[in-house]
Amino acid sequence: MNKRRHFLSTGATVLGASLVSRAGAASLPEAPVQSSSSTAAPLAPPNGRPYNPVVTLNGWSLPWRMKDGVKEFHLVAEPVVRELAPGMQANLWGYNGQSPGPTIEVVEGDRVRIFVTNKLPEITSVHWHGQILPCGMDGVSGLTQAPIAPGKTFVYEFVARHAGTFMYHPHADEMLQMAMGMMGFWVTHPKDPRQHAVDRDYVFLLSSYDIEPGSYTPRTNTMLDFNLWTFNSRVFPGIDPMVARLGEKVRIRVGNLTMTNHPIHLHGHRFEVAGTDGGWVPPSARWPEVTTDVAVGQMRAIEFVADNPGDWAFHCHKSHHTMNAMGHEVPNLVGVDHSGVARKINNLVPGYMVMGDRGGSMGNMRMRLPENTLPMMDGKGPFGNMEMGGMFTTLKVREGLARGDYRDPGWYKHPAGTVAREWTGDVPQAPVAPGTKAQDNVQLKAKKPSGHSH
Ligand SMILES: [Cu+2]
Repeated sequence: MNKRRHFLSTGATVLGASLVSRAGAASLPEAPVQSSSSTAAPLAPPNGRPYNPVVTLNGWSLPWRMKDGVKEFHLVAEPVVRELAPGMQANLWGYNGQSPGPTIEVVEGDRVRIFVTNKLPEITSVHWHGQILPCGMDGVSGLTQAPIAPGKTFVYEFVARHAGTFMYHPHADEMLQMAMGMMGFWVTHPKDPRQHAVDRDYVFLLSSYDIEPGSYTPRTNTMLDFNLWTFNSRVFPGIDPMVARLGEKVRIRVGNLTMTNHPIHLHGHRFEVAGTDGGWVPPSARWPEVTTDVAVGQMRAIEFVADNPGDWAFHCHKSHHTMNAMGHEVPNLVGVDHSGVARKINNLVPGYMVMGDRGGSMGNMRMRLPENTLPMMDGKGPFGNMEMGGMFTTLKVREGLARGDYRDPGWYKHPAGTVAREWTGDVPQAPVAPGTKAQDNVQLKAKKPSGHSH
């Protein structure tokens, strides 16, 4: 895990960010471009009303220019290359160099002007999901505006009326454009920064892709059978950990722009859903959870106190969504002794592996992979292979971190006597249920090729 870790980047990777203010005289604000897929440090507001900035998981926030009291942003819709995890890149569509696009952060009551330049080979538009705004600014091509033709720039302008959790995405050739990764997060901060204040505020979107192993471009007609399930267009082990100091109040905001629901699950803590894309949930209406389902087109802001030190799994609870590409159509062979078959097939196909006659553990599998794909289950932990992919990362809770320190603190050092361990005393004979066959002496003879690994 260490070798692929990207530490929080500084503003240095935001190309052109410093030019935003210098472009003040120009009619269009500069469009900063992000070249990195690592988590950028929170963007402290240089002007306007103060707020507590969010941290976009493996993403960044878009700088603005203040012009006559209006916050001006410039989004450029364009083809991008996104690293999904080290070892795999995808040809996606996004904004300002990355997919998803940059997070837009404003304050309740701000007047916002967003220039959208279309550098795609087809029409687009931007819908500001969840915002209460004039109908003509809603971004539905054909219904509320003419589509933005390739090469053209449109201007959206409205007042961010309500604090909360929102997103943006096209409302033009949507199926294709969202399957290509066009989306971004939007946070409207409360006018009073003490309201809904937390110590750390993480945001990301759920998106999914269907990219055949060995290829780079998503198949865009897929409806359900996606093979890459992502947090912000990243898959584990390419997703950064979320870090918190022991005792801090943490918010994690998630929006779902895939084609199915995702039960998002946190270990070691209890949380409440404090907000949705419809607004804040009154405290009296919240209830404790450890999993919350995020349906298609929904957003959830969960809040909790990070009161339990450790490295805690945070993931979608659909087990197929914590796997990466390669086929899912593997038959269940648990309990089937096919060692003879494996030997025969090995004569024909050297390196053939029998999958799953003793369960499905694939963490040690190293079949030769096509170019540009990822193992289904991967990631090295302090105790071995983690056998995870897709929508999975960790929440790392530590004592003694500095406020605002988002760097990966490394693996948790468990206090003595607090880790599950092997029993080394006597073990009684395991009872065998009538009608089943004990499998203790079945030999697995399938050849497990070694070598190639990512
Ligand atoms: Cu899921």
